[in-house]
Amino acid sequence: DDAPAEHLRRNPNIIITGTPGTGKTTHCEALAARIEAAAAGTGPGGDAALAELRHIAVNDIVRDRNCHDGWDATYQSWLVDEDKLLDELEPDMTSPRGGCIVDWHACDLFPASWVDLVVVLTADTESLYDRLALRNYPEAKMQENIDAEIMQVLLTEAHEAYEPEIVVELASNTPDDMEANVDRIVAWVTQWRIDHGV
Ligand code: DAT
Repeated sequence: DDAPAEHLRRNPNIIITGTPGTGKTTHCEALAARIEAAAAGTGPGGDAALAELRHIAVNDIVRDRNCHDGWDATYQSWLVDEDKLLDELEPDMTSPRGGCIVDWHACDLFPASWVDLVVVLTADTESLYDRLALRNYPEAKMQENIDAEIMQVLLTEAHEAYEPEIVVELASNTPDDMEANVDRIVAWVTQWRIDHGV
């Protein structure tokens, strides 16, 4: 059943997606810091709605819970077993508490009923190139990711898999962008809780 099921959750589940290098980890770390402050009661005023959220680092789950069929040395990445990954994520993402912030370089594997917001981060080609160059990506992987960003692969994937009103594209070129994006996501969580009577 793929019908939206927000009413089953107290907090929204959020997917942060985008081509590698667009800033998923950086955004999630900033959000995690805000969540921690909110839970400790020391965050900015608007942050109270974040207290019950948690960041789920999918990369760590893939590695630590063996959701892969090995390491692709040429491509320098795990060969991800998506079925196993979804099995590992299901208890958290279908729990009544909700509030999962999940970052992953794909999005359409997550059932629509698990997802309340999809944030697609984007970056200019030059910024992305510089960031990936710093990671010493193999040339083929570098080119594939730059092409994917230019072709807006993640944005298309998000629009094909989810209702338009839950897909948000956010530019991630500068630290100011990142700060504004995090503020926007926090404001969106606050509004979601109001809309859902939480
Ligand atoms: P991802 O997790 O999507 O692969 P990341 O968060 O690791 O990306 O970011 C890659 C690099 O780019 C990292 O050195 C931080 C930098 N970066 C990310 N978003 C940025 C932004 N909005 N402004 C400036 N630098 C950014």
